[in-house]
Amino acid sequence: MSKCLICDKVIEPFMSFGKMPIANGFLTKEQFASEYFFELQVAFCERCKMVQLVEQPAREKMFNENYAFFSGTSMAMAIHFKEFADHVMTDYLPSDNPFVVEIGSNDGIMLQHFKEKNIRHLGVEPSANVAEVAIKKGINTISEFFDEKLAHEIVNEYGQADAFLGANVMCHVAYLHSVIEGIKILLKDNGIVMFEDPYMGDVIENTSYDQFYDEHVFLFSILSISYLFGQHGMEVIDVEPQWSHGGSMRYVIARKGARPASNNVLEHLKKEKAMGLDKQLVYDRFRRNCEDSRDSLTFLLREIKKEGKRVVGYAATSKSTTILNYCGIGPDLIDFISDTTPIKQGKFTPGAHIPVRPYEKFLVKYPDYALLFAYNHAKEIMAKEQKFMASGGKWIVYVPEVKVL
Ligand code: DWN
Ligand code: SAH
Repeated sequence: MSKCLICDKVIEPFMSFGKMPIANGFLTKEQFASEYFFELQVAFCERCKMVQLVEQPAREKMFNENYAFFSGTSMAMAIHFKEFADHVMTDYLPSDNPFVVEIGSNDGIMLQHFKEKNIRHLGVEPSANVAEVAIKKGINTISEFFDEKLAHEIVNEYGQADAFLGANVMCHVAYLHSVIEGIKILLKDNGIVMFEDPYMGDVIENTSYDQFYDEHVFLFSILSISYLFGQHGMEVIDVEPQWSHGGSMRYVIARKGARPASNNVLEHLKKEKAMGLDKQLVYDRFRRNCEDSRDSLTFLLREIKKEGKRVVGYAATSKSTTILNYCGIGPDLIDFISDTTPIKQGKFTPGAHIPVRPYEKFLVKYPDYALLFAYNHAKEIMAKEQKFMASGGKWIVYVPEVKVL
């Protein structure tokens, strides 16, 4: 029997993606025999509306000194985070000596803009190798997991904060109650919380089931975030949909009554109810859509293979681990996956064991088809791969549906 991580109600999984490895656990041949697996099961809680993983690997298995995701690998995301930082500085920070804390600050992609403006800042980033990149850039960073205990230590050393920020990190934390209690300790009375994560509404609409993997313990909706923060005397005062990561939602949160709430929140809540994000039925339909999407993708790849064509993967994303393992796609269907991240190159993908090669291998001999695992960066990638397309190369995408472009 499993219980909801947010409200303790008994929950039942609405689907299982089967046995999964650590999504960013790129490995060598020697490590195949000792690879770790867990069952990727997803549940919807009818009481607090939170969608969550039933089983979670220990946090140190995912976030450590070998973490393979560096935020700076996308130019478009660098611009996105400059805009995020500018928005906070313009609309939410007081003029008098503000202090900003960001959790999951990774290589400093967002905090660097606060540093440039000489704004007091602190990054909290448990994965030591990515934190190191930020430290080298002169961004004030500690390599720790944020929780209630750490919040006390930060306040003792720096005082309270005006803004608590996070991007693609809150949904990674199973112990959210401790994080929110920490936020309350850390934040000044009229301070704001601003974070964004992949949005459940977009995942349902686009059948982008690859947003489920070990690191993503939760997929949030405004419904579930309102319930969660409401339990701690805080409220959502604004929401701002984002294009990033295939569709995200940014939440602005404050202590109850401390700041006026925008009508935007109620309007988006209405939309979520109209979509049925508060109903089990929608998640059952999502499961059937995932199964159909999986069957179409494997059928397409097998047909292409029968024609003797060559397929390579483009970008060894975390999300690709769910696609490859759930669909049973291995080196028999994809020759290799090209990726720009040095720590992934020369290794094999988790579970499916497809070789990861440097980006240059893609350029040297274009394949007939490239399976685009970083569809969330499609605009940026298509713009730089004009030559591949001009040479007759085709893209295979699977979000929002399986097709050849
Ligand atoms: O939530 C998370 C988000 C922020 O980032 C983390 N849990 C992990 C990670 O997810 P992801 O790996 O699915 O992220 P991306 O940004 O979709 O993919 C990044 C990967 O794609 C990197 O390995 C670099 C690669 N890439 C590439 O090879 N060529 C990316 C671009 C833009 C490219 O042109
Ligand atoms: N914010 C960046 C990185 C997202 S990846 C971006 O959007 O590109 C998620 C990051 O959260 C990882 O770097 C991971 O090490 C970090 N993380 C995971 N648990 C955390 C916690 N409890 N406190 C702070 N950071 C955490």
